[in-house]
Amino acid sequence: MTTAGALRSAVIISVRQSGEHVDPDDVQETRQLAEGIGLEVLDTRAFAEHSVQRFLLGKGQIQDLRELLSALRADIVLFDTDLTPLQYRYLADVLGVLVMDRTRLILETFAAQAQTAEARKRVQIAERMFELTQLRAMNAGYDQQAGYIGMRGPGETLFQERRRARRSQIHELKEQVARIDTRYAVKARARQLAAVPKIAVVGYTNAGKSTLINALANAHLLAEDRPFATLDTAVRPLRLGRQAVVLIDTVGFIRNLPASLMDSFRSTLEETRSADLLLHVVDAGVSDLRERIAIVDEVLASIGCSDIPEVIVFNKIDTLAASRRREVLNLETGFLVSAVTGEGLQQLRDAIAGTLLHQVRHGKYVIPFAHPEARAEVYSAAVVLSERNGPHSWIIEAAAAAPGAPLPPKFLRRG
Ligand SMILES: Nc1nc2c(ncn2[C@@H]2O[C@H](COP(=O)(O)OP(=O)(O)OP(=O)(O)O)[C@@H](O)[C@H]2O)c(=O)[nH]1
Ligand SMILES: [Mg+2]
Repeated sequence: MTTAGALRSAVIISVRQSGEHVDPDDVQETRQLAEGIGLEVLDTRAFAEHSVQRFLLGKGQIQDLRELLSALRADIVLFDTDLTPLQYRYLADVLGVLVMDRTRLILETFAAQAQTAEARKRVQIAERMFELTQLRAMNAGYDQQAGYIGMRGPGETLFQERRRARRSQIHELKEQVARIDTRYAVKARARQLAAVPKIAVVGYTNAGKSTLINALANAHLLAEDRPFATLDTAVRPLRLGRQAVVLIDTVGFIRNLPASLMDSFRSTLEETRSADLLLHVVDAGVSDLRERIAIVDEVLASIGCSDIPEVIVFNKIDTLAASRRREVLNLETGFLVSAVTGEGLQQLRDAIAGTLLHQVRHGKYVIPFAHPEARAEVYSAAVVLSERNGPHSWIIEAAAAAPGAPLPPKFLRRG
């Protein structure tokens, strides 16, 4: 898609039913998304939708908007809502600039942020799926003959032809993604993941998930002040005392995540399902944090994660005044941390270790050198935390492979 191309400046338009007020958080979010794909936001305006308009805006409003766009020399008009295909085509026609709506903006964001072949293909799948829904909706309004009757059989329409093309592209892209999945790290990663407790770091986009993992695990994941910096899940090991765990970085959520993106990233999101614990990271600095927590919980439920224990982590508390810190804790029980200054991280580490140590068995092995097969068994069935050589034996500290799993009994001294 990447329609924005060389176009650089935009005006954001919020359309609200009369009586409904414009939520500044929504406008701020749209602005952040726009800036994230390199647009300069020249102005934001609100228009009231007096009655339900077929074309979203009335004639007078269109006239006002045209004047505004030309006075500001804007390249793009960005609606912070979704447009029907009819509204989209009409507005593009009468306004004479590039029109974008929320779904297109989020798709552009994903396209701009995709760093790996897999993420790029998933975004392409989402784009084709979005086009398919648009074609379906348009087909309900038009019935245009392709003019190939005879060659393709009677009743073939242009829309059907385009839809078929989209479907086969989606099919082809999905096969390519599946090939990437099997060819690359996934199998190795699955083995690694099976061995230790998994903590998925989830939350609204830009909450600071990747930064928190970097701070906790001394890692170097990409963290940026823009939505959807992370589009691939990543796994980083973390040692908590005697306990080895892995942290999984995940794709962030956003209100009204377009269905096509939700679909094409579903298997990525579903990696969260295998987690033993969820760290739900919340940007404590935003005013609508309660709504954002609810949005994240909704998505987690939709991908089958509601039963996993969840710890709320209020991040970015370095940006809060002391009074607001107390307010935040009144909203929801959780940890107050700053991934940037490190404040609160030790308490969080201790709590994670405490939660997981209750679940995973630990043991010490003293295995005589004459029994390498027993040592091999410990290595394959458990997580080795440390090993040293005694005069006659290997002395191994190990943790069970997963919460509730047993340790191999041979040469186990304490478990
Ligand atoms: N002041 C402050 N900024 C933070 C903190 N944690 C993260 N940030 C900033 O917030 C921005 C987003 O951080 P990321 O770690 O990329 O957020 P994310 O949740 O991984 O975002 P996505 O992957 O895009 O969904 C970055 O500019 C970080 O530097 C914090 O504790 N305090
Ligand atoms: Mg991230």
